Amino acid sequence: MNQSRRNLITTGLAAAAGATGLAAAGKLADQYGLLAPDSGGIYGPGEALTYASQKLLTRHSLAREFRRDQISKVPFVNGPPFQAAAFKAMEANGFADWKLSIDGMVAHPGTISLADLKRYPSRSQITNMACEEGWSYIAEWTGVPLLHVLNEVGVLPQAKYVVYFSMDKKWWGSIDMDDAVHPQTLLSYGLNGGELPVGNGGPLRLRVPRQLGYKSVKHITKLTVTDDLKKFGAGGSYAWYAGI
Ligand SMILES: Nc1nc2c(c(=O)[nH]1)N[C@H]1C(S)=C(S)[C@@H](COP(=O)(O)O)O[C@H]1N2
Ligand SMILES: [Mo]
Repeated sequence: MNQSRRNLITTGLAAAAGATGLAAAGKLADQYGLLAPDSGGIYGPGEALTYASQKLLTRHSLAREFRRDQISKVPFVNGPPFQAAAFKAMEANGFADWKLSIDGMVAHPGTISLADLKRYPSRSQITNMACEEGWSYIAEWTGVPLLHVLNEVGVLPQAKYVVYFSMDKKWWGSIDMDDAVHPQTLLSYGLNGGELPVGNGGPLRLRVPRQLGYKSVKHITKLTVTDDLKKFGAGGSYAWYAGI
């Protein structure tokens, strides 16, 4: 989008919010494909406006990257370890059998092994993991950009979201295509130069550094590309869009 068009829309949203109320801003946001899929829920049009205005301002921006000497001494592990027997068995086998399946609106649905993912071009970045509870830590994440995997399977033009699922069935999440193709969104398998520890989501985690920690779901086994989130639910019990 060119800058003047962006200014126009941003100004339009602000004017609608001020003059005729948030509902009108929500309608305008919807017209431009800027309505978060959970808007109209408990947060309503105010939430829609947050998503719309943040998207317009940050669509192409990068999450802050840090220097190596800023890496936190301990990468904080939030929550109890995932203990399922099937997971433990895979861990005992060095995750040699870990696979990522991809389905939905893609030309070539299928399954990629962890070993194959590690052969794709990788990216490393030092970013902040920020939990909605207030704590954070800085670490270096290594992985394959989700964009690369999406290009391999061929995303259909009408696709709007990528839904990602954990082997821990309680956890899943979804992001829009802007975040899915963003260069810092990684299927991550490395932390601070080593393997990604199980506590931090090993062997494979979706790292979404432009959003709060709960969008970076651990132990990823499946991706579904879709144009409709309704049948999946937004994932988790927090706001769908958690831009920081
Ligand atoms: N599968 C799974 N993914 C998860 C969680 C979890 O408990 N299980 N916790 C989420 C939350 S709320 C945060 S803040 C981060 C914490 O990541 P960390 O353990 O590396 O600090 O992971 C997110 N992803
Ligand atoms: Mo969190």
